[in-house]
Amino acid sequence: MSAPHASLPSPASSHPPPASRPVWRSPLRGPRLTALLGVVLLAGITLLFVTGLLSYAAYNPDLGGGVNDKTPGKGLLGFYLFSWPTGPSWLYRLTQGLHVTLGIALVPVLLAKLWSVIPKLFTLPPARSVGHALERLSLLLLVGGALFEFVTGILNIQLEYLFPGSFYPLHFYGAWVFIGAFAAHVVLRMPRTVRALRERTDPAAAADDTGLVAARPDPPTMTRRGALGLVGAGSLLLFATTAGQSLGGWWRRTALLAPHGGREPGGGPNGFQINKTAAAVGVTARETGDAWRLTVEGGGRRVRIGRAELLALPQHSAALPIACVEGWSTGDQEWSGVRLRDLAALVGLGDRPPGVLVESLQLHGAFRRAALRDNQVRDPRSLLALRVGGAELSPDHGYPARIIVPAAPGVLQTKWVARLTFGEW
Ligand SMILES: Nc1nc2c(c(=O)[nH]1)N[C@H]1C(S)=C(S)[C@@H](COP(=O)(O)O)O[C@H]1N2
Ligand SMILES: [Mo]
Repeated sequence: MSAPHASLPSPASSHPPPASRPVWRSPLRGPRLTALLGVVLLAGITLLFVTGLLSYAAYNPDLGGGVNDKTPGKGLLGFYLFSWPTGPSWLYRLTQGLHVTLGIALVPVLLAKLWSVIPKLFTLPPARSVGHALERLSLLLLVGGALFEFVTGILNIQLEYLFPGSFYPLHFYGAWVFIGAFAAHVVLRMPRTVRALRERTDPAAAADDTGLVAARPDPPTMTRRGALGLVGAGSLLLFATTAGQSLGGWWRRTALLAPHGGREPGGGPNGFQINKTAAAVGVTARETGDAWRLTVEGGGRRVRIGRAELLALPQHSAALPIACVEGWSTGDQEWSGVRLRDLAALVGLGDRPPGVLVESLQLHGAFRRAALRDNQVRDPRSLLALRVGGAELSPDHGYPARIIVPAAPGVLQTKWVARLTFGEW
């Protein structure tokens, strides 16, 4: 019975270098493919990191003792780049649209990169030395961190806060772990990457010191250029079917992949994207009806004011978008209502108004309160909006009154406002 097998090499007697184990036979693998994909990821992930940091800054994470940013134990990592400005009004639309769209479009590149180095991820023995063990541990953080950040990000935008409340700290801490491992990886692999890009041809398996080239490759079924083209086409397709959700207007119809793209909910002035409906958060018509009063506090004073009185104050308009952390935007809508700084003036803080804590009627849920910075209160386009597109706000867009602030992320644009506390809270 041994006759048919006699000519095959027995596994015990051959000692191929780890990466050339016969399972990984694609002739496409090699330092050049890995380096090309790596360079694209270096640029893309750097941009993801920067736009992620910007998104963090846009949350006013320092304000109000954990009102906006509830991340436990963030310590030094709670730093933010700068106080988020109020202009240009499309700023968060741009930075967060980039963050989300780029994150989605990079998925094929990330998968291709992982595929290109897969022989290295499964080398045996797992560790040859202490240094090798440390290197492999850092790769675990790198690959695990990348997958974790992409998966949590995509689940959050596709399934609308799958981890309510906890997405934020998961994605936040995951990002720091990942970016640490990523930076180390870039530094360690840069010389090899540069070399691979300079050399036009991949080394033959015998001369390969990267462990990526298959020792006994299968015959090729496509060229490396073809494979890269396929990855690029996948990325472009994802980009083209996602980006429209941040652009607003007609473009939203092109966002076939985005959960909030495609079509607008309903028609008329209030017919634009809704995050949470009034029913979903338990805000009832009784609370928002004639009995509703806005409480304005600050500077030791308190005023209670109804909707008719608010409408009797000077009304101002501003064309501003809502831009959600999920990447979608409503595009510019024409909001009108009372300036936040005029409301500060009601309690005697009109000259140099301080920041404000906004609380909604909603009793539970992550976005029922938000803190705005003084620059946001002072901007003449920052409104307690009562109307949109010339009509009353609809219940789902925050009737009787909602916050609208230029360039601020959607989560700070509180709906169904009940109380404004200027200054200390
Ligand atoms: N009270 C309250 N305000 C809220 C929210 C909420 O859940 N409750 N969601 C916020 C988020 S995350 C976004 S993106 C915007 C969306 O506003 P829209 O539904 O009018 O488009 O509302 C914000 N204001
Ligand atoms: Mo949002």
